[in-house]
Amino acid sequence: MPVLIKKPDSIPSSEITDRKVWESRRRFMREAAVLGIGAGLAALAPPASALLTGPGRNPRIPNVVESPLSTGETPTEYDDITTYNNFYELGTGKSDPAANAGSLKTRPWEIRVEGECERPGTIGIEEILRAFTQEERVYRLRCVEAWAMVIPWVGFPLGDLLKRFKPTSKAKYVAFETLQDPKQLPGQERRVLDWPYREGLRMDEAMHPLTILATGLYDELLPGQDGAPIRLVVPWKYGFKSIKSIVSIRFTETQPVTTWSDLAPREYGFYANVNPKVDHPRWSQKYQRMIGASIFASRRPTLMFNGYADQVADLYRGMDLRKFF
Ligand SMILES: Nc1nc2c(c(=O)[nH]1)N[C@H]1C(S)=C(S)[C@@H](COP(=O)(O)O)O[C@H]1N2
Ligand SMILES: [Mo]
Repeated sequence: MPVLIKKPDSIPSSEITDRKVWESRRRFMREAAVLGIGAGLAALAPPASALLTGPGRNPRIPNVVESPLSTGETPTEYDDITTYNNFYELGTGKSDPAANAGSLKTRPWEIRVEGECERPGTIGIEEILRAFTQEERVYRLRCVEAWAMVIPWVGFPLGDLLKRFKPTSKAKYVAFETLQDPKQLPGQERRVLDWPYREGLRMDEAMHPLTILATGLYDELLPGQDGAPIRLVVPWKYGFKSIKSIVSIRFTETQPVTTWSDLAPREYGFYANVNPKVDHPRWSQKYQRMIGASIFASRRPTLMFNGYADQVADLYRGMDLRKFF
């Protein structure tokens, strides 16, 4: 496994972009050039560091280190990331979550961790921030949200948190749940989904260093509409896997029930890996459209595992990805 987190001054510049990542980025640029999109625009982009500070509405997160697995692409504007959201507990329209997030209270906040582990317990958000995002281990992972954005998340590997609770050999999956409280999440007054929102990962996916718990974006704490105070980000999967405002984590022996695949099993699978070769029954997934991007960059080819095949393809070796979609 690559070591993701280092103090900035200990990273020689030759190592900042590791060769594999650089090569896959270059491959993407080449493909983009063939299709006549993206490449020229990326070359004109200002230096990334200038773009990554939020508007200061939320507290700043110190000591952020860029992940070597970040994309070099220009991030989507902060205002687009925080006003075009899916968070059905705060309304089903894309602008509803931003309008309604005021009712979500993110302090105090606890996550319960239980199931197949030696040390079940709860951990508070302040302790999580202290332990994982106020030391040098906090990192920024810029990745393409499979549904249309490039988001500079700030977070830490989910595995770092999971290890504290000592999962047993029976722990084959990890199940997550969002807060259930209609007073804070008024969309839960209507049964548009079977609340609480649930998601899950296989244990090896959960322990992969690309899988992060995000507590911020643009180097500031998350706003409610993006899943404050803590949400999952799985860069090689479709957006619905990235469950927001998590209060429960459970290690399980069997594959957990997850909201969207339970609701529409033909349309949404448990794995939900980004895969241009497997279409959604009602639409093609060969191309993706980017929000807020120049029209020249607005339609682009979907990449296998969202561009992270070098990092994650091994997890699925030998599996029929049409069956396990
Ligand atoms: N609790 C909860 N988590 C959720 C959702 C939701 O409705 N409720 N929507 C999912 C979907 S469909 C997407 S595309 C992403 C969107 O994340 P973003 O709004 O931060 O971009 O959140 C996911 N996580
Ligand atoms: Mo989504």
